[in-house]
Amino acid sequence: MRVLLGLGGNTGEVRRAFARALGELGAWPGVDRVVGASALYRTRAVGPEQPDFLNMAALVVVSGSLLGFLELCQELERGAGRDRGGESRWGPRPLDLDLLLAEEAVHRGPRLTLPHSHFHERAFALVPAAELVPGWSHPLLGRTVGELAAEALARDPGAVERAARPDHP
Ligand code: A4P
Ligand code: MG
Repeated sequence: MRVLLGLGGNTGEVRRAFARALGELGAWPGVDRVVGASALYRTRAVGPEQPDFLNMAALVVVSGSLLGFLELCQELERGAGRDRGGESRWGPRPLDLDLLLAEEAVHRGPRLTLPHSHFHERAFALVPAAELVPGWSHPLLGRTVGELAAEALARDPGAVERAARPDHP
């Protein structure tokens, strides 16, 4: 199954944390491969006052279970120095990995909700996702990722911008 993964972070070496996470994901036995990665975006934080985030999206072919994949993502977050216990809700973090969509799957369990419950309203998740899967349909809303991204940007045009390359500040 193809899983659309959202990556975010706003403390420490975020670019390095993204690169390491994608490398480690690709090496995990339950992942066939990482088939796509969006550009990096600098995004205004949603939640309490805090520094801007970097966000991107990746498309991952998962052959193992989605719960196993979620556990792997949480392990990678911890490996990047994330401490869930010490964080405030939507507060600063070095690495956040969210399963945004898994094709047309709809799931509502204690540990995993698909589609991600805030995906459809967040420009920081939708705009990178629209680079990879603009035609995927949100299974609960019947709208495409491209449409949802355009709407989110129209509501708040300053929320998301392409990040400058580190060597081109
Ligand atoms: N969980 C359920 N469904 C999922 C899913 N589809 N993907 C559960 C990932 N996790 C899922 O997540 C809390 C619990 O959600 C997990 O135990 C998992 O079983 P968490 O990562 O521990 O906590 P969190 O990330 O703080 O909570 P939440 O509500 O998922 O926050 P979000 O939605 O991840 O938001 N602003 C900008 N600009 N960019 C960002 O990336 N990120 C956040 C975090 C806030 N503001 C941001 C950004
Ligand atoms: Mg999260």
